[in-house]
Amino acid sequence: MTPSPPGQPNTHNPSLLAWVGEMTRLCKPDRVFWCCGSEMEKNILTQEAVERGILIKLNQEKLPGCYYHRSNPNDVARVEACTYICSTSEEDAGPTNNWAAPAEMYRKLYGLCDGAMKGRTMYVVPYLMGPANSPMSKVGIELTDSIYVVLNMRIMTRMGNVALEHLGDSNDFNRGLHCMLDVNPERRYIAHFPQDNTIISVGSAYGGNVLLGKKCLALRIGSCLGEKEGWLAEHMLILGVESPAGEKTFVAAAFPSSCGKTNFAMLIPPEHFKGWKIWTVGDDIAWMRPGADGRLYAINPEAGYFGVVPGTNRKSNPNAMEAMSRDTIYTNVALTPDGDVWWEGKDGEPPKEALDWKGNPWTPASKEKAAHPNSRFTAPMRNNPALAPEADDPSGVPISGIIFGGRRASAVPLVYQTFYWIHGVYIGATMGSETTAAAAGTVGQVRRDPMAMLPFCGYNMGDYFTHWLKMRKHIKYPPKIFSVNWFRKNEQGNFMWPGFGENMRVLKWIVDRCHGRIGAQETPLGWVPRAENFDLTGMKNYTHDMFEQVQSIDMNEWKKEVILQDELFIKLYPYLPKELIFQRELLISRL
Ligand code: SAT
Ligand code: MN
Repeated sequence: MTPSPPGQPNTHNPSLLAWVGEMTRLCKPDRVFWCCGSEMEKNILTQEAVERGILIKLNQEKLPGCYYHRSNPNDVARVEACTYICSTSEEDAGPTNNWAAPAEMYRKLYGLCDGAMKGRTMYVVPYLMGPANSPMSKVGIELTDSIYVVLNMRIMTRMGNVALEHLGDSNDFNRGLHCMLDVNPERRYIAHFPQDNTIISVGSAYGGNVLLGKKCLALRIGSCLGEKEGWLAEHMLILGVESPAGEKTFVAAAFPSSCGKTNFAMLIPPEHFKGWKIWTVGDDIAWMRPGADGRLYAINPEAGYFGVVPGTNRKSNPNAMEAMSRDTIYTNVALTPDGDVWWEGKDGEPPKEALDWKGNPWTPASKEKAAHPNSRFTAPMRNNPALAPEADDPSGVPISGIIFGGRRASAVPLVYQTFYWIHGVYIGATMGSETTAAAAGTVGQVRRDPMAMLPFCGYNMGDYFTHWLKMRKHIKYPPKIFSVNWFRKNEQGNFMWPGFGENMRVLKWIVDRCHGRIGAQETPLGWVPRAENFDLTGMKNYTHDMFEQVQSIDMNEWKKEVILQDELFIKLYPYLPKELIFQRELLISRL
């Protein structure tokens, strides 16, 4: 394509031009700016964001290309209560989603958007979810009045002309409209219209509410498309395990938000694992489709990381530290007088003084946290030293194992393998996890979060389970399915497994099981490692006894767990596939 002047459309796509025209007449911006994704455009927009006080330029010697943003304190996380699936019928959204009639929601939101961009610029952000030239990739167009959103989308997706080229003259693109309005929680709606491949988000300017490619398109709308087209859109990281012999095994793993997906995806093996290497394909989302060779193939639709900052340091995640050392936008961390950033759990001493995430003076004696617990970094995946070369492969990577993990203080052992696909789907479907700061609301309560998709499944959760079960017919060599829990605690309240890099040991066992290289022990829950097959070498002060403890299965705890699982099953009862009810019966009999 020949370059157009900054801000001009670089397309003749009739449906795209017509829709942008329609939305322009609705929102009445002073100016429409089409993004092409160039470096020059980035510089112009960044400069403007700094002049308008939306971004603060950080110390460029310490953090080249890095900027700082504070969101409105009422707008710091996804809000599930304001998130709607506006499918034609309420049953299609199912009992786990908020539903509103599409016509009614369109009326309400178009009403709010009418003239909402007066005095502002509407940015047209074309973006591609997935590698260029991949049959699995999808195009979205986000119209937004937030320059912060544009700059984040530029990192998180393949943004600009690359998307327009992929689209050509097709009408097959996601229509996303985002109006900040006055960032008022009373008028905050994140509405999805699966039958129209459309998203409208108003009243927020933060993260998953407004970076429409991420949770809205890649998961909620994506899951609907996946059901229709025969693939899976999942809240999963994708990583590759390379052995010293050069064998590469790819696994996908579902964990709820803020449970360490980014850390796991960027893991650095402990010293004992010489020659082993973990490659990151993605840290949050996987789109998976059966390939011609009978295996399941995955792409990461994203191009960057929107990762949790607090707790990240050179020990917990050196690759993330490296990734966010340049060309990164920091949101809601603390700002030091020398233009550096700080957060709880960063390496080194806390600064003597700083401005906290709200912009208030902060010292180590302050009672308030310096960084918001859901503060984030937005960094391009290119910055990750462990980025898998396959991350740009249009065919994706073959998945040998799928892992389901929650944040559970009790009952769930460190690792076990399910007996077969249907059992694996049951384990995914009944996953529980303690709530985190990634979503507004109470933190630390166990809730059922099937496949970590509770806030992200765009259709009826019962139908979603059925879709998972049906997928088995189309995958000749299905991935093995595992359960993990890094967060089990003992009676003293201490974690029973060190986690982080040591999770490599669990991964190694999983890889060996995927390749059918080692045996395992049968238990009522599934297959667990035999002591001789689980490598604890080089772990200081960690005994086989402690491993037995973290793997232990307490029948009384599990009887309670099975009853807790009913909370979700009863809610979904009319839609629940019978296979899952039988799995529950089998589990109870084994216990
Ligand atoms: O705010 S986001 O939805 O992008 C982060 C998350 O919840 O995983
Ligand atoms: Mn996520």
